[in-house]
Amino acid sequence: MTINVLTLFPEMFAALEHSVIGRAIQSGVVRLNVVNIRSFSKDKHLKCDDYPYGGGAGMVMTPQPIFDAVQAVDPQRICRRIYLSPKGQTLTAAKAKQLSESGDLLFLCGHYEGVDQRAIDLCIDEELSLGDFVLTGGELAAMVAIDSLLRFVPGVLGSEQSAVDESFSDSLLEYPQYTRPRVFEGLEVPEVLVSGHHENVEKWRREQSLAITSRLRPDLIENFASKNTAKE
Ligand code: 4GN
Repeated sequence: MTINVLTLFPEMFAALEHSVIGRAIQSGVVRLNVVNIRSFSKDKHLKCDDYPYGGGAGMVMTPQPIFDAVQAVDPQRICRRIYLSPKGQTLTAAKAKQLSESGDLLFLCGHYEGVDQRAIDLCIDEELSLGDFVLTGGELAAMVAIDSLLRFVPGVLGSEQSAVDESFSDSLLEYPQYTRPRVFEGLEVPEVLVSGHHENVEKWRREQSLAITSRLRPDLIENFASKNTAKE
């Protein structure tokens, strides 16, 4: 799988060189191709922004460098092309999984007040949002989306444990985790976890997940309940 990223700030994507995602890239499970939009500018000073028509604050990214960068990276329109924006569909675990199964991807990262609408109309398949808030650029949103979708790509998560066992796969939040020492600052690890009784451990974790979810996210429980009645 190849993930292309078009940005004015390619250095930011060094964040993905670390830990689990960094290893996935190193091992070749995924290819991350970060492209500097500026290198496609036909302006003599490599300018990529200009004043908004109609006036107003800030600058708008010009369409030419974006259009040419997208043509260069995905000439056959093979990629699913995504623009990170608060107008987009919300990223969920289900959406991340879907993107992980969509073949090669292209993420366009806007900056300043936004991107000339014609670049979006010509180049982009869909907009994607992390939620109802605004960032100074699409880069951090793209990195979050890439991290969450790569967790669903086989070979990215090291251990035999898959993304399936964790929060949201069955609409419930995760149970609490503990490691050594058995007592820390007077707080003990729950007895059942050191009992070695696998069935009781599973039962305790399930109960914890349900209790935590109903306390913190009752909306998820409703979802869970309807899914699990539909099955029967
Ligand atoms: C995405 C991008 C928020 C999100 C963004 C989000 C950059 N802010 N909620 N900012 O996922 C102007 C240029 C806004 C692109 C966009």
